[in-house]
Amino acid sequence: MIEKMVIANRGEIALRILRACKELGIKTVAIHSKVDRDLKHVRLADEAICIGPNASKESYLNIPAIISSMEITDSMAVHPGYGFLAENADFAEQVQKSGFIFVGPDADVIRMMGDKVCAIEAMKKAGVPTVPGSDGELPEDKEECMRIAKRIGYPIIIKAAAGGGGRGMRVVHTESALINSIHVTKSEAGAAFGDDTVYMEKFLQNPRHVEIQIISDGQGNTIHLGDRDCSMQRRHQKVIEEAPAPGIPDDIREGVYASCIKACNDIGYRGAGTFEFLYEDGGFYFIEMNTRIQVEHPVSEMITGVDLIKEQIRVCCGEKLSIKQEDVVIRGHSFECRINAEDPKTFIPSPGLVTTYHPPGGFGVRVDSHLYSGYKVPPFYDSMIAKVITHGETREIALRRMRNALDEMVIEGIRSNIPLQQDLVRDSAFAEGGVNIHYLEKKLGL
Ligand code: MV4
Repeated sequence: MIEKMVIANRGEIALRILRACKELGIKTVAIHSKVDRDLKHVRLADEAICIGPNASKESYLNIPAIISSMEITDSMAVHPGYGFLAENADFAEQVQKSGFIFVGPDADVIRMMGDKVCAIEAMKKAGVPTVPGSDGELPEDKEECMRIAKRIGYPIIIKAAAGGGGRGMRVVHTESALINSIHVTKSEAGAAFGDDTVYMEKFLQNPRHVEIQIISDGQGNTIHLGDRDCSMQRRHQKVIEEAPAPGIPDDIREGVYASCIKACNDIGYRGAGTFEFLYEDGGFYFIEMNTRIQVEHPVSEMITGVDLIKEQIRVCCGEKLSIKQEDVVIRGHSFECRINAEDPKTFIPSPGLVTTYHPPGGFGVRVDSHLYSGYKVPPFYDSMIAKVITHGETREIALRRMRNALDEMVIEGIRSNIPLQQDLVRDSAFAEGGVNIHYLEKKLGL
């Protein structure tokens, strides 16, 4: 095992990684921006270094500063968490070329999955079900594009190969709008990503967002840790996640799990990863793969009992997977409510001093948060300040626990979305299970 690791992130995930390192006996180095010196994990880390000013670009995205911090502290590895540099292939490459371990897959695997056209092609080859589409980049020829769209059938969606997570896409309902939409999506993609490659898919009108968690040691051993439903979202920001995804037939999910595992072994995947699917009318359709640990990983941990961060660190440091698929038993149900420092009605961020903080607790309740009374939420970063996670033997029990947990929680001094979450966990359609990706925006009247 490695001796010391740099945690190249902030907030709750930095604290989550720190705790995993402590359990593994790995010394920790917290690197942080100026304003972040009072973060909980910075206080708890063995060493801490201020690597730059508050702007993410000059601190958490500052590659030379992060690599220097590894050299100065004689660390062997860096954990990128999620967001920031977690899926930056150039960062992973520079870390590896400098002789350090990047906690994630190889740079070229990150690069391949970052190019959605390459990712889809690799998945199709492995037998992962994909959305009917253009089979690669759209050609220059307009007539050819019109033929492809006609074959797929309208509505279709144009997506940027370098996009993902909802950036760089456009729905087209009629042939008359096609060529202009391709043109606009291409120029937006070129400006935003420096790559104007676009592809086409059938536009699924009312899908759910269901994703599959995998972990692999890059030595031919890959397992899945079940699935999650993340359909409760607003503007591509997930609000509530749950595991397992409700109402999916066992034979269908088992088939997709097997295809994901095969794909990981085919591409030489190492670390934790997530296959994102749209799920509609009993069918799974791959859209993207995330090569990082995700915000919602705790719901998978709760139903499997596997510590995903510890396992991710182990396999990325060259150890074999410590668990076999047979050891993974899905038990019960789990929900995660994301708590943001924002106005519950307008969604406007609400940074500032947290004067009072009372997290919920009790049997089957977990809170992943860096908050404490007296902590000042800075205005420079993501507004997520806590994740309330519940587990229960059944979906109903886990949901009741969430209602009670949210009712117990007190955050004063700043506004939070707790009132919105309290409303959502009492929503009858949500209680029923299986709402689609448009449900929340419709409910909010957007
Ligand atoms: C789609 C789609 C419908 N059909 N692709 C948005 C985020 C990115 N990961 C892919 N996205 C979508 N791709 C086809 N062929 C609908 C969405 C989509 C969506 C997907 C998951 C979660 C929330 C969403 C909200 C709007 C649109």
